[in-house]
Amino acid sequence: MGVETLKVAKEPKQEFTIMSVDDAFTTLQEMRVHGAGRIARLAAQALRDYAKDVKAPNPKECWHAILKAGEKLKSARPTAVSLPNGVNYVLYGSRTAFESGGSVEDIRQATINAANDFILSSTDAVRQIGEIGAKRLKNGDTIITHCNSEAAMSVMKKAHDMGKGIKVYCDETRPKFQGHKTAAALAAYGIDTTLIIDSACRFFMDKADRVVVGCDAISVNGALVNKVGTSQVAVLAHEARVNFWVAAETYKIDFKTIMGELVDIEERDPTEIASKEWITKNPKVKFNNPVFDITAPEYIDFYITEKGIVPPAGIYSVMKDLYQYR
Ligand code: RI2
Repeated sequence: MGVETLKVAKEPKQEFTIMSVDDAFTTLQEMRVHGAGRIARLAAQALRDYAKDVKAPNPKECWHAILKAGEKLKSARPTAVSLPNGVNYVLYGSRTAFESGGSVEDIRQATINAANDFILSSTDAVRQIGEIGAKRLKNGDTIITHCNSEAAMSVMKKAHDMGKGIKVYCDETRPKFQGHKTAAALAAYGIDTTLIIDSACRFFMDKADRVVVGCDAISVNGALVNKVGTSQVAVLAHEARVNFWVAAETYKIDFKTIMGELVDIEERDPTEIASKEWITKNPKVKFNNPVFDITAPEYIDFYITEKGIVPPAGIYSVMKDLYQYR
C-alpha cells in the first residue's frame, strides 16, 4: 500500500457501527471486536470519522488532535502490530498534508483518504490471500486451524469455492473459545467442519495434511506471533511432518523487530480462565493469562501474503519494500 495511491474516490463498505475514538478504544480493549485485521480497520475507521468532524483553529492543532486520537487507538491492545501499522498509515497521510503546508481541510481530507485506502487495501488483502492460499491446497485436504482468523478462513473458503472438498478441524482456542466462531462460520459456509478441544490437537494431527493459521505479528526473522497455543500446534505439526502455513497481510510485519525489540505479549484478566467465584475461593492460586505466543521460523513452511508466498527467511525483503510509509 503506497501513499501515492491516496487518490481514492471509493468509500469502503461500512464494516463497524460509527463510534467515537473513546468508544473504539474500549471496544478494542474489551475485545468486542477482535482479529488483527479487523481491529486495524476499526481503528482506521474511528480515526477517519474523528477527522471528518474535528474542529481546529489552525493546521497545527488539527494535526496534533488527529495524532493524539491515533496514539490513543494504538494503545488499545499491545500485540497485534496491525493496529499501530494501520493507524500509522493513516497518520502518515495526515502528517504529509500538514508538513507540506496544507490547510485544516487538506489535513482532514488526507486523513479520510488514507483511512479509506487502508480499509480497502486491508479487505482486499484478505481476498487475495484466499486466492493465493487456496491454490496451494490439494483436493480433499484436511486442515487444522487455531483461533479465529479472517485471513486463514479466506484460504479455506476459497478452496471450498473451488470445489476442493476440504475438511477442517478447529481448535476451541482457550481462553476465549474463538475457535467456536471459526467452526460456526466455516460450517455455515458449507465446509466439513469439526470442533475439537485444544488438547486433542495431537490426536487429530495424524489425520491432517496441513495447518493453516492467522497472524497477529511477524518479526524480521520470520517468527510468528499469534493466539496462544499456536506454537504448540506448530511443534505438533513439525513432529507429525504436517505442513504449517500462516495467512498474513504484510502490514502485520513488525518493523521494530529489526532493531531487536521484542513484540509485547498481551496479558489479560484471570477471569478469562477461571470464574470470579473460583478465584475468590482459591486465593493462593496465581494466574497467568498471556494471550499470544511465538512460533519459531523453523516450524513455519511459509506465509501466504497478498503479495504472494513468502518463506520466513523472505520476511526481511518484504519489510524493506514496505518501509516507505514508516
Ligand atoms: P485475522 C487474532 O487475535 C487471532 O490471534 C488471529 O489468529 C489473528 O488475530 C489474526 O486474525 P485476537 O484479536 O487478522 O483475536 O486473520 O486476539 O482476522
